[in-house]
Amino acid sequence: MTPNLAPIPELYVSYDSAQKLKGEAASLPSWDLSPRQICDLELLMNGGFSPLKGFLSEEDYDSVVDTMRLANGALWPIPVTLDVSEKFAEGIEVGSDIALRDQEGVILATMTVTDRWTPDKAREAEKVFGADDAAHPAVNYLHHTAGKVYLGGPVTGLQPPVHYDFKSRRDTPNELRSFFRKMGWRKVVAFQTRNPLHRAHQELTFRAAREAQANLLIHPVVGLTKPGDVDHFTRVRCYEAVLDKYPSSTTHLSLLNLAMRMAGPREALWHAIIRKNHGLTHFIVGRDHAGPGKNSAGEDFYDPYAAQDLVRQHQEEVGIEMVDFKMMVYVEDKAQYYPVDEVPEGSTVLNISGTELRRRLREGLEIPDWFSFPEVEAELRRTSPPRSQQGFTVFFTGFSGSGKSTIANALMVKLMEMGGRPVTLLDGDIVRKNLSSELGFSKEHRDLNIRRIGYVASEITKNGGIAICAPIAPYATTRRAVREDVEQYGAFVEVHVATSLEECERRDRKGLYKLAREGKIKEFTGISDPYDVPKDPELRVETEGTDVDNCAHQVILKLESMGLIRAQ
Ligand code: PPS
Repeated sequence: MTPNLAPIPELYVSYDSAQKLKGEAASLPSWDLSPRQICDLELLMNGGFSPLKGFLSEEDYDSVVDTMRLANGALWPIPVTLDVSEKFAEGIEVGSDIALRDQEGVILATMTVTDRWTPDKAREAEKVFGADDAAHPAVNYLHHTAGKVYLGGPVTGLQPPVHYDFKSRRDTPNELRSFFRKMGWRKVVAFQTRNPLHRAHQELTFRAAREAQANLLIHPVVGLTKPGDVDHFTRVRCYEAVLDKYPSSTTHLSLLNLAMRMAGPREALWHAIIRKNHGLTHFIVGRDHAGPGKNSAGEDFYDPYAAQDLVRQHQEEVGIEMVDFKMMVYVEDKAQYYPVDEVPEGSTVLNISGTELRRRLREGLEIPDWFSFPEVEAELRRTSPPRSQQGFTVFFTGFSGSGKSTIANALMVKLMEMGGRPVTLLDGDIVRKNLSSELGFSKEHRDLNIRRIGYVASEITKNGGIAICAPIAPYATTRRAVREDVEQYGAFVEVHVATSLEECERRDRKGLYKLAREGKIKEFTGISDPYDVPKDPELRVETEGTDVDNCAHQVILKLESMGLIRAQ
């Protein structure tokens, strides 16, 4: 491939025009962009998504969904659409302009709305992602996060989104093109990644560059990646450490603010086009590139080689050469890495999978020197300390009077006796007094109450503390949402206090059951309101015939078995 490092067209207007337009745009209807839309807009404006000139029109969208091409025939595999709420869309006339703002309200661009339509999302899911299956993160996003209506039209760029982190490592396509020109790098191989790099990656990327007689660009995605990935702050510190392991002046690191869709083959082709726009001549594509994991039947969404096949098929048209990602393995007796198909016969090969690495980090176990670099390991350990040093949440649920608060209090005292981490009790009554005093007991209010508890618990967990929650929390879907909030940061231990309704009513410690039976308290859980029994809690405690101390001790044993507290 011959490098073409001439500047690529951007959608920005001049500084003076931008100042003028900003003043005028202040009175336009405004759309507050989602984090994904901000990523998309940045790459639209700086030419990373060339030849797109804005968010897709309906005609282009249909064509991209069906054929991976814009209506004019240009290759473009992923719909880049501006999804908005029905309410916002109702007030927008086709032909009018809207302002696109970041989450602080700063106007980044204006868009002339040429199209407004309600997409068939199931069809988009089937055609673009291969299945209408919510186990796929982008399909889940499409149905549960994205707005119902799409707006399309050309964008006028006023200013790029502001980034406060790693500014010097972020390059627009034109900045990278001029860097390559200045360095005299005529051939450059891009390596796309959303994971920390270890020794095998360093070996395979350097080998790929050497084979193509090219320089190397480590081009990690720092926009949005797969939920659950290592955060980009940690990853960039790791990449910076690995950069020193390459011979000097051979390799460059640049961050790409892309919002990935995990769309496998289509995504790989999209990545190739984006890299071409950034001035790259070669692009490494591996097994299961941008794969989303397993579908709801436990199978892979895509054939592991489909991404390589699709990129290979279109590489001439895109103008970038695909380089096979060579799986590297460590050969113990030779004390060096080999491509898996060149391992000397009879040798012992060592490898550590991603899952195994995460387990070792979680449990504070050794990571061998042949696997990673000490600096990378140190960064990962800083971000993922062993579970016994991380925050977590214990979430009790059960009927009123089941004993949740009493066990929660006993647990709190036992954990405080052990020391090490701050413990906060979010008991039902405490929360209703301090956080939710205006709420009643309708489904809507109970949900709000539990989501508030979940938010506070997730913040405590994120900051390394222990949150003990003890509300009734009668709805399974709400408990699940809280679990998701917390699990971003640490373990969520659901404890069902399984005292029967009859026993709670017999105890009637607050006299509320009597009033509920008499109809004096409405919507009373178990009497006149539902309770979804947890199907699969981490622990179920039976309180009838067991004292409080013993119940709390069962929780302690559970926490120990999960590695959340160390055996005394
Ligand atoms: S919920 O459903 O999780 O929001 O409820 P929670 O915040 O835990 O509040 C439950 C306590 O409020 C008292 N109470 C009622 N409970 C259930 N239903 C109705 N209608 C009701 N009205 C008042 C009751 O004392 C609960 O306390 P606990 O500690 O659970 O016995």
